[in-house]
Amino acid sequence: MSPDQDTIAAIATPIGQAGIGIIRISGPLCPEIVRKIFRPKNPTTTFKSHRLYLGQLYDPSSGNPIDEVLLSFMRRPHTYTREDVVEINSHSGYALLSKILETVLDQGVRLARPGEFTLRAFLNGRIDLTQAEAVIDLINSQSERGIYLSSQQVQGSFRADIERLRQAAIGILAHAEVAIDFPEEETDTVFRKEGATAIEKELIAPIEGFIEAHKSRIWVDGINTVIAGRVNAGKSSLLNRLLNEQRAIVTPIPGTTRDIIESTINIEGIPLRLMDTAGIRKVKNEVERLGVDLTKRKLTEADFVLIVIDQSRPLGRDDRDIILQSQGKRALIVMNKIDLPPRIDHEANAETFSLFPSVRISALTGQGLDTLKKAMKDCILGGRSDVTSSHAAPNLRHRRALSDALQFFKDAVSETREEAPMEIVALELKSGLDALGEITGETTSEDILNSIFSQFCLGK
Ligand SMILES: Nc1nc2c(ncn2[C@@H]2O[C@H](COP(=O)(O)OP(=O)(O)OP(=O)(O)O)[C@@H](O)[C@H]2O)c(=O)[nH]1
Ligand SMILES: [Mg+2]
Repeated sequence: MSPDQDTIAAIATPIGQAGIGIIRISGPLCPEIVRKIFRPKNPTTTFKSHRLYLGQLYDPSSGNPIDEVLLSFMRRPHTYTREDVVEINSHSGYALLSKILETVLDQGVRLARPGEFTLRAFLNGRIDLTQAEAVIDLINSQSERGIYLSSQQVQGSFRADIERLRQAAIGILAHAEVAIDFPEEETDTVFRKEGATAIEKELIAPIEGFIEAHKSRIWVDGINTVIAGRVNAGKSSLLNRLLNEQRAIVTPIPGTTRDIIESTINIEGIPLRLMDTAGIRKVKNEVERLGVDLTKRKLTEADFVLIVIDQSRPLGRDDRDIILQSQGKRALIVMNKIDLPPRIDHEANAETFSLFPSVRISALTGQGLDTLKKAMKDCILGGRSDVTSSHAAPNLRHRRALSDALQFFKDAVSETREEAPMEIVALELKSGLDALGEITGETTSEDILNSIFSQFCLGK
């Protein structure tokens, strides 16, 4: 820790009325603050590290008591930030927590920025970037599997994987450099024979594995799922069915839904961000047009589409358009209203329907819902079982850096084989190493650091 580091504080629990609220303080002023604003019930002059003390919190400027609290004092370096840390467990209420925070700030402490505690943990070398990012993932995780993957990463599993890759790259680079320094020693010939294979086996293959494992992010982030279809097809009814609550307004009037209605659910263990959208049709007014435009945009961003079709009406142009627009995506055709007589000519539309698997349901009665959920799971996982066994869940930033590294290493292989100068091969290897270093934070720019830590909530 640098000696001139200031002391920061923030409310670490959500604002609102609750049993307990926590104020977190980190930095060199911690011991002094404890002495100034806290009187333990059993008087003591020395606070032991990592112990809880019951006592009274005071405002030293007025001498007035604020709250009875549990205070823990944790001496560096065995703390979240590797600095001295104090946590005050008080009752929770907006005014009370604000008063405590204000009293702490009055002692020469600065309000922490979002993620600044974790930033300090990173800057003080307790965790690397992959672990810091996993803390955000853990907080935002949408499924049990996501929590497992993120907590593995918090503990450093991905960091260790990347470190192994870096060590392998450093080893190969060392051989390349020997070949540059001693060209007459046949080291060049040896490197050209064995180096390329080593790069392929020790670097390229595992990196490709990690890029593939990026798909396991669905457990952490959830799948962007759009319910789309013609007006009145029963999209909002389907959303309500899946959620088991009356979340969206359902009426027989076409064009009921205008805004996107978003909810998170878990289908067979897979987290989905489910979006009910405005029905597609030739638009009559401005408000509806905006809704339809928004639907189209959401459709392009979707990872997964539920195309709802009212099978009690003949297939229309809008139905067909939505199916065609979903091409190239994961999608399911949901034939709705099977409690009504069918009026769709399946034979005439066989080609359109062959584009995606379809499921028959009635959102009104609930018939077919279980089959639909199973079909959704199969469609999302696409028969892949590997996503569940993966240990790493590289995020988009990691994936980009891995792709960069992969390209450099592939170039190094072809250059080695094509007898390019060893200096060029070494340069590719170094660039690949830098790309790997970006993942752990060794070679990450300040901008990227800022954007990562700004995703945190206050107090973390
Ligand atoms: N018989 C029958 N009626 C249904 C079914 N699903 C929905 N409906 C009815 O169809 C009408 C439209 O349903 P919504 O869920 O509002 O349809 P929507 O696709 O969200 O419509 P917009 O928001 O206007 O695009 C309502 O009267 C529903 O009760 C079903 O499975 N069977
Ligand atoms: Mg609707």
